Amino acid sequence: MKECIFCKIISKEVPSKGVYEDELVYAFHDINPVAPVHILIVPKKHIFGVQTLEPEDEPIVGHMFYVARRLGEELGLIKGEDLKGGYRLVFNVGEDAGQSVFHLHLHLIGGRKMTWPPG
Ligand code: D5M
Repeated sequence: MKECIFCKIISKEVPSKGVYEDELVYAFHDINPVAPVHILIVPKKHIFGVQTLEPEDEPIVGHMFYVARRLGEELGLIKGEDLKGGYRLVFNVGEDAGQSVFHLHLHLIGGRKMTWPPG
């Protein structure tokens, strides 16, 4: 999508601090972090959001979670054999939930204690 900021980041037209990339996804640091670790895991396919997911997108979404699992370990957010630590995974779905970029993305947020419920 020509005017999509995340498409421009994926194509490297707009710079970003990447942490992981493969044929399906690109992961990079959020420009406005809400915690010491705040990474966005973004499919290379332009998908508006969870609102418009199609059956064919299921493998992409599953892969996004698997990449999150790996990054959570690599970034030291999950520690040791007893899996201590933690992080939060968030999809904001629609304006009422705070979605501001309409290209599907999974927030991986960690490095501090989280509270519940979210704001
Ligand atoms: O999350 C959209 C997120 O995208 C928000 O946390 C800021 C981030 N963002 C926006 N522009 C950029 C660029 N250029 N680089 C990195 N991160 C960016 P949402 O759930 O839609 O509110």
